[in-house]
Amino acid sequence: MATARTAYRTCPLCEATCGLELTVEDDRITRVRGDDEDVFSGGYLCPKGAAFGQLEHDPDRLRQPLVRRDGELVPASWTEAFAEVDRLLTPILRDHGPDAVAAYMGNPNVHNLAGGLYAKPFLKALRTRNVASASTVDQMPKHVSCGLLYGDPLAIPVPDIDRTDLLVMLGANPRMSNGSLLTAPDLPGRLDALRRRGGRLVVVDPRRSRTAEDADLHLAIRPGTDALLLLAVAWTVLDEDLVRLGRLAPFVAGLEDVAPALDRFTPEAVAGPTGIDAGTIRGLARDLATTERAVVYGRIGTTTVRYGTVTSWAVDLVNLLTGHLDTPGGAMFARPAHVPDRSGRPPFRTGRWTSRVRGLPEVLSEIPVATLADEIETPGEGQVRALVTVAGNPVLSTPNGVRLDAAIASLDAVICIDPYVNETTRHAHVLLPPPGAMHRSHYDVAFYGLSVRNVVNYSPPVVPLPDGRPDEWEILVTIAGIAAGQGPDVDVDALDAFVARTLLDQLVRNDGSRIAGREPDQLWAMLDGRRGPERLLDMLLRAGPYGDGFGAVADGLTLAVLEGQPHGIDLGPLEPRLPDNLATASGKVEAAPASVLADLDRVADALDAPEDGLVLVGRRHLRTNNSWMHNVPMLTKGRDLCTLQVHPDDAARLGLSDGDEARISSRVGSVVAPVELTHDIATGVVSLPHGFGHDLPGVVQGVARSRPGVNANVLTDEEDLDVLSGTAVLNGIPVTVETVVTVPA
Ligand SMILES: Nc1nc2c(c(=O)[nH]1)N[C@H]1C(S)=C(S)[C@@H](COP(=O)(O)OP(=O)(O)OC[C@H]3O[C@@H](n4cnc5c(=O)[nH]c(N)nc54)[C@H](O)[C@@H]3O)O[C@H]1N2
Ligand SMILES: Nc1nc2c(c(=O)[nH]1)N[C@H]1C(S)=C(S)[C@@H](COP(=O)(O)OP(=O)(O)OC[C@H]3O[C@@H](n4cnc5c(=O)[nH]c(N)nc54)[C@H](O)[C@@H]3O)O[C@H]1N2
Ligand code: SF4
Ligand SMILES: [Mo]
Repeated sequence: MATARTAYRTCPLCEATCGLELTVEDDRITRVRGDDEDVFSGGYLCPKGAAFGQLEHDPDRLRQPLVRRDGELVPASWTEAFAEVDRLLTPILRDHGPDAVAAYMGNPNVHNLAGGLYAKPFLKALRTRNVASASTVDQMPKHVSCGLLYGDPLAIPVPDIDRTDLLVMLGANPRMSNGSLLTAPDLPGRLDALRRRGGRLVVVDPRRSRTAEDADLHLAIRPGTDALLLLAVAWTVLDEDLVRLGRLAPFVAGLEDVAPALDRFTPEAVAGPTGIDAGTIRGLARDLATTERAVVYGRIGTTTVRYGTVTSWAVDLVNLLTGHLDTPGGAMFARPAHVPDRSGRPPFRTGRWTSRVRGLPEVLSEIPVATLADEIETPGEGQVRALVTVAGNPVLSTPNGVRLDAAIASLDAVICIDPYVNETTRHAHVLLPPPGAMHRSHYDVAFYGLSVRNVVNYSPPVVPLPDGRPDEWEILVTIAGIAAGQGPDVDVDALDAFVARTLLDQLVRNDGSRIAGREPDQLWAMLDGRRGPERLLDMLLRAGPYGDGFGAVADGLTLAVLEGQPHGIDLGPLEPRLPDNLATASGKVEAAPASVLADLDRVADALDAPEDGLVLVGRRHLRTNNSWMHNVPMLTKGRDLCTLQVHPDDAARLGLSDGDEARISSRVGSVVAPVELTHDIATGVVSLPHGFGHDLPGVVQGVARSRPGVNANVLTDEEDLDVLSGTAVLNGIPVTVETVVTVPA
């Protein structure tokens, strides 16, 4: 009989970083519970976390590489698979140069250590300018606005939810998503606690979302107009002399340019287009300005929209003007244990190069994923001929999925690192499956920087990696070696040592690190024989703000210290960090970045945009995770999630009834989905979730295929971007909706 043991691991399935308590029998996870002793999550668990075991043991999950032979994907050994990668990529690189190989980095890269620590060296080895990621269908506007405001695109303030008395939330639904750019396990509980202590929650959302249902005030805004609302709030704060910079006053530049730039955006001017009356906007501004602890927070509905960067900037601007930036109960910066206090990089800028076909500016060394199809389809020097995807499914996740699907099918080589044959990886010539999360160690490189408390937690693998299977970081390093011309037999350890030594050299050069100016050879000799992500993480922790400085600081953090604390270490509540973490050239918060102010002319177009016509927005459900967890039986039970939500008044006008099939059409495509009538959605708006559409030929996900749904990104338009950040407009898509007339049999 199998003996059961208990293992602890941070859940990698969303940004909340909950601790899991896993029961393991032999190599199987037989029970999942919330870890009551986790310092951050205290036992909280959502349905996805509960499905961790089913996801790991999913029979459709690949455990062996697949290689295309005579048009079919067939199982292959790892040696054969890497030889095939070399055979396909090396001639393309030789004959057409590095830009001929594009890379797409999907969302789970930020949820595992391989992506967190090896994506950068991997992309560096590929040397291509054609890198795109899920960021340009997600949070890139926030990176750009924070890069411009604070000099560091990773310095993103988060709402101090546990200490605020007024939370104004735009375009987020954490009761379903469990939070984003806001790492806090049990957000439902934290929102309840806010209201129990007398605090107020205001939700701005065209839908009465699950989060809006429990708000003190729900403002059903017209999609895509949050910039207008926030600019009018800022205008009011200035107009009514409510500005209160407090401690930050000496560290803020450009404020004098703000008021003149906002003069068009009065509450009266924005009331029509936003659908929110001027009095309410003024009241919101006064409440924010006069509440001691208050904060504005914006998410998907403020970033994946036409004016995403302006909106993201305006969120921080309102917090700054009302005295709520970098102060308890306001918007605060986390202090991640693995990141030196200063970025050590030159001040942020974009547009260091532009994309070949549409001339779109580079942002964070990426091109917009919305232009990937252009780069594949358009002949000429620099045309993309091969694609490497890592943890992504752009056919379902990015605009005009039909066009991108066809473009990917036309490529000479498609190399995918993914555990599933999904809608994108079905085009692979080589498909390399990473091991499941239970076989891998974990540390949230991305999320401790977005966390509402300073926390660290390291999880070792729950079950050892089966013999002969490479970990995901080893797959990345091998492909990097192939791209660097080493052939298929890459010396992974030698390349890994190079990566580690490069990082160490950077850390000693960074005057914000705890090992600034030290002798790297000496520190290198002090490392204790680890390899892979563990070595990198150990160095980062030791050089970080709580680190042992390689022996210089008694009781400082090392990886070994974390290994002794399976429930994590709480490093305390957030503390003010400005101006020390600023990386702008001026050393100040740049309140009025020129490129953002210049974009206000474009935003002003929305002041007199016609309000007629239906627009489409997205939504998430607690039991989904973008495109890739629809194959887990326990998450797929219950009612159909992929429905078109329509307000009954619109339905009456369109002749639609509940359960009807409706055709939804946009400039670029059309889909048919069942109608769900609900008063929860504003009139003039319809909502369809993304991540569905699993019935494409070749997809190997039996459960998902049985309830495929439709791909919302057949409707989203690759031409429609927030240009400053390259982010696609996924909310506020003009659509028409009509009944599908079925001919009786
Ligand atoms: N219309 C519309 N479109 C959207 C959105 C929206 O709101 N509306 N949201 C956007 C957002 S916010 C995001 S983040 C994107 C997501 O877009 P993508 O990142 O392209 O897609 P995911 O569905 O997250 O796909 C993740 C893939 O990673 C694989 N995977 C899971 N774990 C691992 C792992 O550890 N290693 C590797 N190598 N692979 C793994 C899964 O099998 C899956 O195939 O979608 C965007 N698309
Ligand atoms: N269960 C579950 N959790 C997830 C995910 C998932 O797929 N499923 N995905 C994860 C990922 S990758 C991310 S990025 C996060 C996203 O986390 P959230 O940002 O919380 O995402 P959503 O739940 O999509 O909430 C977005 C809300 O914005 C509203 N909205 C749409 N357009 C507008 C607009 O123009 N203005 C305003 N004010 N609101 C608008 C929508 O109606 C919706 O309620 O969730 C993460 N967590
Ligand atoms: S909330 Fe997120 S981290 Fe927590 S259990 Fe659910 S999926 Fe995992
Ligand atoms: Mo996302």
